Amino acid sequence: GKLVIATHNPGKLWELQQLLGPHGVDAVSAGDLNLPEPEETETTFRGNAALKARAAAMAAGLPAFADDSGLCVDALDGAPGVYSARWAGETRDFKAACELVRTEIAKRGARPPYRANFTCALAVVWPDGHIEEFEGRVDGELVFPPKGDKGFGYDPIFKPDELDKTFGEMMSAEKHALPGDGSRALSHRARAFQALAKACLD
Ligand code: ITT
Repeated sequence: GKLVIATHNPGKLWELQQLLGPHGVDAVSAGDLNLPEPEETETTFRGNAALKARAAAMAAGLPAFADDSGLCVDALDGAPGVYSARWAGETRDFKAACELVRTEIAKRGARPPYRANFTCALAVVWPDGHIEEFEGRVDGELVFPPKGDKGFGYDPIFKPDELDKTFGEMMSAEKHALPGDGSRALSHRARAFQALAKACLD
């Protein structure tokens, strides 16, 4: 049957479709179904992923899959974290959000390397309310000025420890898996998805 991808973020949707592709899942996005966007009232990635998947599953009467994710900066005690989308304002200006991260770090007087991680919580909810939850994380460093124009959101300022370029310099396939061994996931989203695939799709 069909699976709803409960996101309104085009960058995320693209990556989730790429990850789902090999599994032959028939997926439709929340945007295509005109589902309303619930307010993200939780204070954890896990809580917001569950909230979004639950809302979509109930509204569509289909299993739904949601992603809540964000950038957590050590020098900012984990901010922007669950507020990563909101730091980009109503207009979703991530150039400005990356600059805001830089100025907040400067205010704290932190010195490089600026340690950070991307975290992703995935939730799958069935119409009967059953839920499965997964998490993935990738550690790295922030790079200023931003590098690369690929990807989305904070990709141009994040360099994973495993590679010598930012996510903004990577195609989605490079962001998902380490070179040489397609089975080693790289991004927070690919790592969470790998756990999901193992539990729900294999
Ligand atoms: P949905 O809730 O509709 O899925 P959203 O953009 O509001 O879309 P989140 O609340 O999870 O999603 O916000 C996460 C933000 O963190 C997102 O807008 C990105 O800017 C950032 N982010 C998450 N994963 C990222 C990635 O792989 N690369 C760059 N930025 C990322």
